[in-house]
Amino acid sequence: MYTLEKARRIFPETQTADAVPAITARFKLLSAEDQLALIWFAYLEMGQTITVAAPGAARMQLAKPTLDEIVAMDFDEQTKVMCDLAGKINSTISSRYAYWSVNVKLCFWYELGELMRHGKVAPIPQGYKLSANASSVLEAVKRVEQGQQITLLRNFVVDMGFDPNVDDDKVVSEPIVAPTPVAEREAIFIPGVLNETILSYMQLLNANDFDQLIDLFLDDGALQPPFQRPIVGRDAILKFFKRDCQNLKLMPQGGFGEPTEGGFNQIKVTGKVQTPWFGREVGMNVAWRFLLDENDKIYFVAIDLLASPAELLKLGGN
Ligand code: 45D
Repeated sequence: MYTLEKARRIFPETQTADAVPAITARFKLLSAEDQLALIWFAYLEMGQTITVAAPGAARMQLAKPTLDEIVAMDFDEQTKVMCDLAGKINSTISSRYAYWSVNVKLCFWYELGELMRHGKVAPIPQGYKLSANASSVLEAVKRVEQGQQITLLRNFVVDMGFDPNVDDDKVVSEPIVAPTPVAEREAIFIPGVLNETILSYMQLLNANDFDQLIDLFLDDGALQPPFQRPIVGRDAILKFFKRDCQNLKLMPQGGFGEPTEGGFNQIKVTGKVQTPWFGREVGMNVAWRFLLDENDKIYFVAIDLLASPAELLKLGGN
């Protein structure tokens, strides 16, 4: 029989982007000032090759009152707000921030970056010199591929704020978009994979049809996002889909499956994922490791960010 712990170990040859947790751990040891400056420099550097999609007014709604509050402050106060966020210090804005979904946090920082650029929010002081450790972390960020860089930035932002114990039911997130009409959904074809559950998974997620998508999972099914603990149970997974997974584009490229114990099937798919923040400019290399029960319901799926594009091709035979 499969337990969650055992399910997590299927397809052990899959090489994930270990640089991401390694760099994140080093980043966390830096001072708040260094963290802010490092993100600023990394963001400027990335801006030379890719652009973040500006969130629309509707998306910005939730962060707007806080942004207005910050714009009204003087530079010293603004700098303090940002340092409190990075340092996870208890303050009004830091505590509010902890209750925002990932995308609301990203909206907030996107706009703050624009305001810094336009001189309305305190910039990183001219000539700010990163500590030796911070410089070395920045160099490490520059060396990894783009999909890993944006994952790092996302991690940095998610971890900010003061949150001793966030009550998950009180998290503030963007409104839910309507699913793509059935007639407009793109068919999914994956060389090597005929399993209907897998094909439906990709198609329903791309269509933001989370209520149908969740029906593919067992009641005690689990989904493990990159570098995270598994999310267990249909209710929790559905909440995660609605809150954090809108408008993703999954582009599976190939896969293979094989029967395993207890009538279960394990299926590995690799391909690219685009996030609405960067659209077609960044395709993240990922693997999906599925474990389906005898009725083709999902008991477990892990989404891994791959170490390199070479991992996309490692299918079957090993
Ligand atoms: O501190 O099958 C300044 C799941 C300086 C679902 C700044 C999935 C100061 C199931 C520059 C202003 C979701 C798991 C900060 C699949 C400062 C499933 C601003 C996978 C912070 C496939 C910085 C989906 C800014 C995946 C504005 C893999 C930074 C999704 C902005 C991955 C960074 C999505 C942004 C990723 C990062 C999105 C916008 C990695 C976005 C990253």
